[in-house]
Amino acid sequence: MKTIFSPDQLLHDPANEISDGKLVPANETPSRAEIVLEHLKKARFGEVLTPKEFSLTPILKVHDADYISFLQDFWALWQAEGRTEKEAFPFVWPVHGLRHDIVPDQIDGKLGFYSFDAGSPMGEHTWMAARKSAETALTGADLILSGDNSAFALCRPPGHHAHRRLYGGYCFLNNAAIAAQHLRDQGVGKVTVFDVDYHHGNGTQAIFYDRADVQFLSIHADPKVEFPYYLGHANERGLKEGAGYNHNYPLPHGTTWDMWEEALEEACHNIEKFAPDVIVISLGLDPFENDPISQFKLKTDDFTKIGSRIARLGKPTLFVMEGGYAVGDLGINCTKALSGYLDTVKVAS
Ligand code: Q9C
Ligand code: ZN
Repeated sequence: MKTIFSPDQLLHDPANEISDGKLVPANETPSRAEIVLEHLKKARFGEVLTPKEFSLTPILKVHDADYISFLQDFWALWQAEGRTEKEAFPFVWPVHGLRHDIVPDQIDGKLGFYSFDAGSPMGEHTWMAARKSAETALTGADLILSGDNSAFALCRPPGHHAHRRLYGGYCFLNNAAIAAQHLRDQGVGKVTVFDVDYHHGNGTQAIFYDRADVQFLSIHADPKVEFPYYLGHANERGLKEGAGYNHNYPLPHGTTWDMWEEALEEACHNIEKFAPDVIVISLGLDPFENDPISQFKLKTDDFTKIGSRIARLGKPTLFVMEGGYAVGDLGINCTKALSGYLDTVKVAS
């Protein structure tokens, strides 16, 4: 299995995030990608490629043009306003009852207009890193299109919380959605996005919610008690043509492998019924028991089992990295998921 990664993805390097009423050290750091890369190399896992360059076209299939312009122009606007802080946070949002049909000119108005949380620091190089992360996912999709049975897009910053025109949850561009849409545009008939991150993939769900050509499934902490709070309930089943193609498996804090596996089996059953041509896995490693911001109890060897079960679906599979913040264990957990997949594919063929 080839890995795709660009060192430019490390350029987004926030010092702090807002959490629990204060500035705390950022969780979504460049070291996350570095440790995963280090472990994959140590395990002689396979070739590591740098992503190809893409025009903005495949990104604009998923994100609105004005949102992309905002991400590109953000740093210049921030500086033009005379701000000297290295990171920006929004603090006002056009929620219920406020207008969201007029985009403000001023940077604070724009930050709130294009975000859904205050927990996602944006800095000088965020756009560059996010774009490279999306190109990493796109290159992975191209490997699948050219006949590779699997690929690992070492995406960072992550993507699954980003909507068409909203950033949040450390995510700016929805890498998995961009890859899935690219696969469709290059002629793949049906794509499944299966999200195993601890948090609900609200952005990916919203992007494909009214579509029958892209199935979305997510196993995550119950939004009643966990971020992103306002999406991810079991009764969200899709709209219009997409009715029946969205599946959420919210689980309680403290969930261990046994409960997680039950949801995994149900999800896999629904994937088999859908019979996708390609599967995109939003590979979050934050269901891990020692994750600093998560409250599931999966162990390192459980990631092997996840990879193995995914392999038994028997479809070309693109793994796209999402969350996971127990940096010391991230490399091993990621390697376990991918080798669990590969070892099972090998036994089967
Ligand atoms: N006190 C992903 O895993 N806020 N995003 C956490 C902790 C949001 C996680 C605050 C967590 C977002 C891709
Ligand atoms: Zn997460």
